[in-house]
Amino acid sequence: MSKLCFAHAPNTTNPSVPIKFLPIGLPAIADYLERRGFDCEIVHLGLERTLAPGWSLADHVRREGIGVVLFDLHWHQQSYDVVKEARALKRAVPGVTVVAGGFTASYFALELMRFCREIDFVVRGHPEVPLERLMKEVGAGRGAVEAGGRAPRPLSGGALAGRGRWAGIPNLCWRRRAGVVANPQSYVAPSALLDGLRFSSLGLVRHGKEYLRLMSDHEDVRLPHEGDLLCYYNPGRGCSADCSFCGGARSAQDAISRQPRPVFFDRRSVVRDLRAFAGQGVSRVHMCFDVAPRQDYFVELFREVRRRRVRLALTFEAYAPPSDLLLDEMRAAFGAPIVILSPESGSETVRRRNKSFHYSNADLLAALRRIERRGLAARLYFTAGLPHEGPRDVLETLSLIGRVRKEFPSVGVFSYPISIEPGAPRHVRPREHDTRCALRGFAEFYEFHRRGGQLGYRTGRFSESEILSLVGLYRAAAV
Ligand code: B12
Ligand code: SF4
Repeated sequence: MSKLCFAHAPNTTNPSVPIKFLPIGLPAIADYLERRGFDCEIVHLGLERTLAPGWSLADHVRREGIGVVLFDLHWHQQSYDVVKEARALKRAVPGVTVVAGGFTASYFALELMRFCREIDFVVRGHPEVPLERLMKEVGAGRGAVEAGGRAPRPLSGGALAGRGRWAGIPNLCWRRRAGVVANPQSYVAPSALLDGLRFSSLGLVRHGKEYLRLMSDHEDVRLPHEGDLLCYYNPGRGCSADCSFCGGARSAQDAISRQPRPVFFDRRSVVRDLRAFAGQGVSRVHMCFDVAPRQDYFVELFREVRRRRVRLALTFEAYAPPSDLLLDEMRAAFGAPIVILSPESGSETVRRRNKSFHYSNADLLAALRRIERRGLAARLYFTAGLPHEGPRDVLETLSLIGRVRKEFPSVGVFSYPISIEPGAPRHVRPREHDTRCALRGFAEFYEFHRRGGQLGYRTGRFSESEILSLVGLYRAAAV
């Protein structure tokens, strides 16, 4: 019986985008396999090497008898590090099977496998059932043994011998002598399966307590939730919007997961996960999934949380100003709620052209008043370098930040740049979205991040360094 190891490689070439969090879905995937008889663990390579400098994945794999290593290549900023880790691992332990998955691996699946021969398989989009079938076929874990499976066997030189077996697994990319094969992407997880996933399975993360502390040690700890043990969690998958800059937009998710519509989890399963987080010492959950926006869903969810007496604080990213009802339910259900709004620009024109859920500056200021009146905390996020943004729009952003500073001194104001994201409308159709970007395929993203790249584009009006300076300007104005 061999173990499965999910390995998370942070970005080591640009400290400003460290990619220190695991994908929200990773503990749920590992738990899904664990419950089907596979012996799984999640290893955060950055955390391991911080706790024990010199720690080696290859040594760990040999020592623990791991037969399969599954890398999340979710964020494109991991492109260089995941390939580097896969290559080093396969050199040291040629018999290990290497799998990759996540948004970026899915979007570039065929190219990634051609680029990095050390990756044996890519599972695109929703991974649960395809991964379970793949693990059985490679003969990993108790599940396969119980099902009459084989001991894990080397796949180096390509998964040639398994050709017949791999061909029937949906969403799978695999190798044969003639090249890389992409099976039809026909699997999208049904609601019943999603409702059974356990996102709170932090016990499968090696050094899970330290990982929780790592998540909480965000720059935001100086804000009202100091001392909280924070965890990110979303009660669904996908998005209904198509914001120009977002690699998780509806059109991108259609390409990545064949899921053009968001799916909300059953509220009972969400409450079960929230309770389980609280039971593990998590004190605050951060949700970023107001995608429809379906405020009715959240109103009901928050009522259920209150009824079931789940003791958690909440940070809620609202995609549009929340209704009074939602704010009231939030306050009744959670301790110290923080509401985040991301107008991105002070210019309503730029906001309308780039973000799907439009609201005016007057709506925004009114929402801040309603939030403050209820004693809740609020934060605003702005960015620079949006398509069709010019100097006049920058002045409008500075003016809005100034007004918020003056009228709402307790509201936190933040600014971050947004890099080019694979599959985002501006990446797919750069001209239409006022973007000039040299990064098209995986090889270019790999090379860009090997050199510690940051944004990867310019707009019609601003160069990359100007965009970064504007973010600095907004940050200075926000103090
Ligand atoms: C919530 C969220 C966050 C949260 C939580 C992140 C987290 N821990 O997952 C916060 C706010 C912290 C965050 C931060 C960032 N995010 Co974010 N985030 C999102 C958002 C809105 C939802 C993600 C989500 O909940 N998905 C649902 C859960 C269930 O699925 P999942 O965890 O994504 O995993 C799925 C698959 O990828 C796959 N999978 C994942 N890992 C693996 C591994 C294997 C082996 C396999 C087979 C499959 C697999 O299985 C799951 C089923 O679909 C998306 C946009 C969107 N609408 O999707 C952006 C998004 C994912 N984020 C993005 C970015 C860029 C970032 C940041 C880099 C921003 C920055 N500059 O700092 C950071 C990186 C943080 C880090 N890793 O340290 C981009 C990624 C684009 C890309 N392809 O690289 C997206 C698409 C938005 C965008 N702007 O384009 N984010
Ligand atoms: S930025 Fe827009 S497209 Fe992306 S997740 Fe948020 S609402 Fe959806």
